[in-house]
Amino acid sequence: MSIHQQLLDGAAKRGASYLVLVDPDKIAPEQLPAFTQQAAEAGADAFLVGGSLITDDSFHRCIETMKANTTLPVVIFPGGLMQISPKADALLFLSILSGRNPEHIIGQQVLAAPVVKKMGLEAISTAYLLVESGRTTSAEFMSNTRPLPRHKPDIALAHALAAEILGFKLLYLEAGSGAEQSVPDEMIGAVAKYCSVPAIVGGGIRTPEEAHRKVRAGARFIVTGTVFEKDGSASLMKEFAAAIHTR
Ligand code: 1GP
Repeated sequence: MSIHQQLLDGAAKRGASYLVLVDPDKIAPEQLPAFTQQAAEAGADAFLVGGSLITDDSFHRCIETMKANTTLPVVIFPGGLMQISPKADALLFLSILSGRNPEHIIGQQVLAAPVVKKMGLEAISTAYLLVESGRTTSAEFMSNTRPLPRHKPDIALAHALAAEILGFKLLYLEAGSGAEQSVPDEMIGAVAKYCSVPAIVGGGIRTPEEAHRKVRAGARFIVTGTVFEKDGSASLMKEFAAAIHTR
C-alpha cells in the first residue's frame, strides 16, 4: 500500500493523524534515536523531515537514523531542492499555491521531478498554502511569497478549491514554523467543509487543546515541530496524540 493511502487510512481510523516534524538542524544527532522512539511510543502516526535552512548533510543522516529507530513512515517535507533522499518512505511534492512566485509553483518542481522519478520515491502532490501568522516566517521569506490573509477564509478556500481541481492529493495549511498564531480554525472549517482534499495543518500549534480545536474544525493531520525542540517531554507528546486522535 502507498504511504499516501496509509496516511489517509490512519487519519480515518483515528479521527485525525499526528505528524511529528523533525528539522535536522534543530535536533542534536545524539538525541535523535531517543526522540524518534519516544514520539512513536507517545502515539505519533508518522514523521515529517525537513526545514527551511538545512546547512550541512545532516538531512540524509537524520533520515537514516530515524528509519533505524522506527517503523512509522518517514516522509520528507522539503524546504528546498537538496532535501530529497531515497532512504525516506515518501516525499510531500510541494507547490506553493498561495504565492505568485513561479519558481516555487513549478520551477523547483521541474528540477526535482526527474530525480524523484529516478529514485522511485513516492511523491505525494501537496498544495502548500502559507497563511499570515503575525511576524515574517522563514517559509515566507525563503519562498519570496506573500501569505494568504488570515481573516479571509474565502480566499484560502478559493485556493484550496483550485488545488482540488488541479488534482493535488493533500493540502498543507501552514502558518510557518514557530508562527506567532496558528492557522485560524474558521479558515480550516471553511476549507474542510467545501474542499474534498484532506488538510494537513501546522505552524505555531503549541498546546494539545489547540491541536484538538483544529481537528474539530476539520484538519485531518496535525503537525508539531517547534514545541518539542525545547521541551522534548514524552508526556506532552502523549497529550498531543490523545487530543488529535478523536476516535
Ligand atoms: C512548520 O508546520 C510546521 O512547517 C510545524 O510548525 O514548528 O511551529 O510546530 P511548528
